[in-house]
Amino acid sequence: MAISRRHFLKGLAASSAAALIGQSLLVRTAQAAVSAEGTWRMAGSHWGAVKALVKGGVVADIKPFEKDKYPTDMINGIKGLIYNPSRIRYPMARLDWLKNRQHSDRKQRGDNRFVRLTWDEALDLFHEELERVQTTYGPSGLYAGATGWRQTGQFHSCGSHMQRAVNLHGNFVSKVGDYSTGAGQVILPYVLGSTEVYDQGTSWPLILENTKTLVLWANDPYKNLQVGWNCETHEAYAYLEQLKARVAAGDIKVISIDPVQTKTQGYLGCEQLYINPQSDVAFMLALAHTLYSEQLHDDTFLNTYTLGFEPFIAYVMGKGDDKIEKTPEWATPICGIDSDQIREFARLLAADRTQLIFGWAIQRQQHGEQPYWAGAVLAAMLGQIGLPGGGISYAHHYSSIGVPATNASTPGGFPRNLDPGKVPVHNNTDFKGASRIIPVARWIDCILEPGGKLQYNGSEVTYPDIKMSIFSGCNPWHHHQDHNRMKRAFYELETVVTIDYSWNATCRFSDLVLPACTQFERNDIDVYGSYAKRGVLAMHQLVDPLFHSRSDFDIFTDLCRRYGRHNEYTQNKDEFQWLKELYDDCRKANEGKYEMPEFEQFWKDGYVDFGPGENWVRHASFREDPEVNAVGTPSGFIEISSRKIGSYGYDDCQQHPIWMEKTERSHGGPGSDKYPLWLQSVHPDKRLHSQMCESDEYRATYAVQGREPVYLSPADAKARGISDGDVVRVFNDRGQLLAGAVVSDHFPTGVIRIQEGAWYGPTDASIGALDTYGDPNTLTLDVGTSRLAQAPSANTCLVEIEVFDGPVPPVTSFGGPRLVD
Ligand code: PGD
Ligand code: PGD
Ligand code: 6MO
Repeated sequence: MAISRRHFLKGLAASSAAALIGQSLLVRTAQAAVSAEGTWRMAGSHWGAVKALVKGGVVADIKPFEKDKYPTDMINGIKGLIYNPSRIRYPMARLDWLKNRQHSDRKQRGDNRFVRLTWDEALDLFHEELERVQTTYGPSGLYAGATGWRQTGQFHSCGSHMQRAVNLHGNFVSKVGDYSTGAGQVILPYVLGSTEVYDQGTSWPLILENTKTLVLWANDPYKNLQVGWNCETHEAYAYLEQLKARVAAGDIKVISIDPVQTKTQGYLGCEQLYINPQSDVAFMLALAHTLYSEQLHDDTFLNTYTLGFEPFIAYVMGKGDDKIEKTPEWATPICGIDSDQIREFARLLAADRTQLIFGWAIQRQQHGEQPYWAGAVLAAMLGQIGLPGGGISYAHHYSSIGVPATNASTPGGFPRNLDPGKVPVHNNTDFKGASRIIPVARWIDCILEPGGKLQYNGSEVTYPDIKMSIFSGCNPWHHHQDHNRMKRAFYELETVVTIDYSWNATCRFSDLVLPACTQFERNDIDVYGSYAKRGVLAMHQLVDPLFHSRSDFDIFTDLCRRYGRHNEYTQNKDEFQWLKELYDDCRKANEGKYEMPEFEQFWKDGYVDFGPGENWVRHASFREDPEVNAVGTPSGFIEISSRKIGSYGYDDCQQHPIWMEKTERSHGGPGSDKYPLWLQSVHPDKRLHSQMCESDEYRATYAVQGREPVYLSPADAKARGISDGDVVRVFNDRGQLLAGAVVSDHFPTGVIRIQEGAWYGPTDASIGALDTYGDPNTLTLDVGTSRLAQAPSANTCLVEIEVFDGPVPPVTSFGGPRLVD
């Protein structure tokens, strides 16, 4: 049995990208005339709308789209995303699974030994497994619910392709919620009547004009606005630039409440209010205490627009069940902020127009519902909700929210669901008493405890007995917490199928892997400017699909062919017919509002621009008339206390926001005597999660000795004999990883950072194996935020760190599988 990975990698390094891909076929775009100088074509990505120089069938250069005045550095990683040794070249099957299928040795999952297949073999196997699982276990045996950050492009959005195709065969277990805002999107509809996290926010020009104090609460927009859900044009950065000037002129006070000195704080040159990690609710309760004690709260607003202030303030003033008064002196030992400073800060908030802007990491921790609820209560006490430049926002760091938006209609996408009236081949709806939908971050619990019960948002979930999982457009072996626990769960799965373009850890832990092409190897259309809806972009195919990869549309058309549903799947339309139809529908919807040329002209021009957007104030209509424009809470008012939540009887999410201690908390909290360092796994500056980690040259611009950086304070480094650039071991009882130390005075004592999305690369398949590159989810805690939202709690995590002693193992994350002949 010859293992030929070395040979495979050597061959790759020796050959140029052009030679590898071979002669490109004529790409079907209006600009396909190829000259010696190459052709510039329009393309798009989460990192920005771009133009690409295609020369000799290869992407030779990338530059920003002219409408993007603040392009990200990340577009320099795009070429490496297309051409790298981790690209999946062929359909592949795990060695032992191919031999023994559902009886395979599942403990071998992760050893990365794979066998090459033809497309026909692979799709036959995929179909056979769907048949076997549907006929043996029924729909409760199949999980195809996971979704994630699929590449941009409305048509090729890969999760929709996978789910439509699989659903044409049979029903399956699906999910509710997401990893981004799991707690926020469940709690805020009870409090403010909407998820808030995915809603448009007050426009930046109005904030710049009216706000006097702007609080960035656990929020790093300068870092996180680099990527957007659609093709970004980064207009929010123009407003951040103006904000910087206002800060320098002393017109607006910006304060970043964060344990870490953020990129935004450095850029704006604004103040930081240091806070101990995971302690914000204690601080907020003390702020409420000061506002109330000093009569700085807005009684009229509370009486007119809110319900349930009394039980909350009784709790704050020591008249609740716990009889503890939440004074600043009470909060100081928890949050690390001096009591006088707490009082001063409360006074500052009440002094003039104040805009609170929260990020999302703070709700990605145990009891993550509470800081969002308490934040809304503070904003209600300040009485500025619905005023321009006042009140609260939970989303100004995301996808151009706050950039004045147009009212244009934007193109729809490929349908995720079956067409009306259609049913699957196996239309079995018997989930054997189990739930059809599970909270997304609890899928590992579900696999480990089939039949188990879970409280979720006022209802009871019964876990189905999942035997087969399908992943497309998501990378659970980056996104889910506690990889060693995940290994145990994967022993229970008979079959795992993954469709991706890069050989990441999810492929390594799969049985059947199908190579999709990247967005640069197919044609598509998308919105540019994300929430600002600034225009429609033509995403021209730049090169042919590399190696044996195919578009998700082609892959799933051929899968459906195996059960006779391909015509239903495609609706008898090819890629270009779909693009034209999506464009034409959008054009029709914009008739009389925005002028759009015929499709052919649009495709040639590369884009159609809708012009400038309009200013808007969040919650303004509610403020204007709370009866007519009631918010979507049960009462129609802002709910400071929620009878509905109270009626669920959850001790970890009660009828109003409260302070609750965490299972693990640094700075003197539980567990900190054994593992004193808080690990925050925030979103990466130079990646989108795990996407772009495979871009070798680009990764080299930030990796330390080939490992993911771990940032730590000079004091913590000194105490452990760690120098900048050392390879270190980061560990706790859940796992261990290697990373490269970056000693930085932006980090306080007791706080370290490893950015999420680093590719997991264990030394072997065993539980507890050392991760050689530095995926923080090797160490994170896998518990739900509370019975209400059951969202992920990745930022509740304590660790220790030491210099790595002994020979350093090579990084195993990149370069594909070990190919077995
Ligand atoms: P990505 O790395 O974007 O992460 O988790 P998610 O799984 O979405 O994964 C997308 C995958 O889809 C990549 O492997 C990519 O190659 C593949 N892909 C992209 N386009 C296509 C396509 O067209 N076709 C196919 N077949 N595949 C494609 C993100 C999730 O991680 C999120 S949103 C959040 S907010 C969470 N954040 C954290 C966190 O803060 N801290 C920790 N510790 N963990 C987190 N996990 C969560
Ligand atoms: P993070 O970067 O994880 O961003 O947006 P989110 O707001 O979740 O964290 C923001 C800040 O929260 C950090 O500065 C961190 O120190 C602080 N923080 C963490 N815990 C605490 C705490 O307990 N208290 C306080 N006060 N502060 C705390 C994520 C969003 O970003 C999402 S969900 C996605 S899917 C996108 N992902 C990316 C990405 O992967 N890469 C980039 N460059 N940009 C993104 N934008 C989006
Ligand atoms: Mo997210």
